[in-house]
Amino acid sequence: MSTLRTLTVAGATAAGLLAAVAPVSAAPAPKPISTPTAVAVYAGPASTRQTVVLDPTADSKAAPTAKFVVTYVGFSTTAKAAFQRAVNTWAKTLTTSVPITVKATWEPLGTGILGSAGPSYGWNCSGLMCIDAIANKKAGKNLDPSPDIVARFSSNFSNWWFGTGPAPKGKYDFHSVVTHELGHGVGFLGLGSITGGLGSVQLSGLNTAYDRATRLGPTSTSALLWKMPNNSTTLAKALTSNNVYFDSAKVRAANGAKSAALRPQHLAAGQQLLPTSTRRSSPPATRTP
Ligand SMILES: [Ca+2]
Repeated sequence: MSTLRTLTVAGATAAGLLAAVAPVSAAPAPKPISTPTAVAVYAGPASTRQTVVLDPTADSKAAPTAKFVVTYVGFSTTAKAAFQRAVNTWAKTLTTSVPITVKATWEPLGTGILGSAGPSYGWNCSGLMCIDAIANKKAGKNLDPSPDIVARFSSNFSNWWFGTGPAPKGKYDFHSVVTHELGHGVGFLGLGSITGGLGSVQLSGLNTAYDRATRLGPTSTSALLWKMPNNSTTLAKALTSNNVYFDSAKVRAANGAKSAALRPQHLAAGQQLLPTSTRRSSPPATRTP
């Protein structure tokens, strides 16, 4: 099996991404086609800005439309409660009849790494690569016994904030970090990578739905990255142009009629892009490598 080398993530537009996935015209392949790598979030330099915390009051007004089943390993009671708040948010944002299974582990991670998450597998969903949760949704059943999302969070990071209010200065809001990471696990990821100076936005010949919505430029007619030649310098230049945008009707509706700007994040090292809208709602002192 090949590996997802580079992943990208969109903002809080889960419904948009799911809607962008091609309609089910055929059942997903019975076997996964790749083993994705989890996407990490790193602690950034100290910031004087406070974390922006999702509004749990607003969230509580919506009924869950998806069920998450989380297996916690090593979590404290307070960490578990904060994790569950993030799960609850996603459960009211996504819609699926198949419970989404998560294995969440509290364990020592590398220096500065706050957490990582990703699906267990990539699947061929009618010509697009999708992750476990979406493949399961399309199939109407759990296709593989592995967890649909594998998440790890740092037990050796000392500045977590597990409370429900804004994180004090210098603290990192665990709820926000988990919300971000679970986004990767439910499909906010792309396949942009650069190897030997050649860019690609596919794996095993497939794009994700996210890749299909990335453009070189801010307009709705700007060139789509996935239509550029695979393994080309043209695509490598686009991926490192600092001029890549995530564009869809729902993104524009949620972002003041604009597409969401992305920024290159050491693509050659196999890391992710973050849209500016996500960075605003994430802990300000977090970044991607
Ligand atoms: Ca599974």
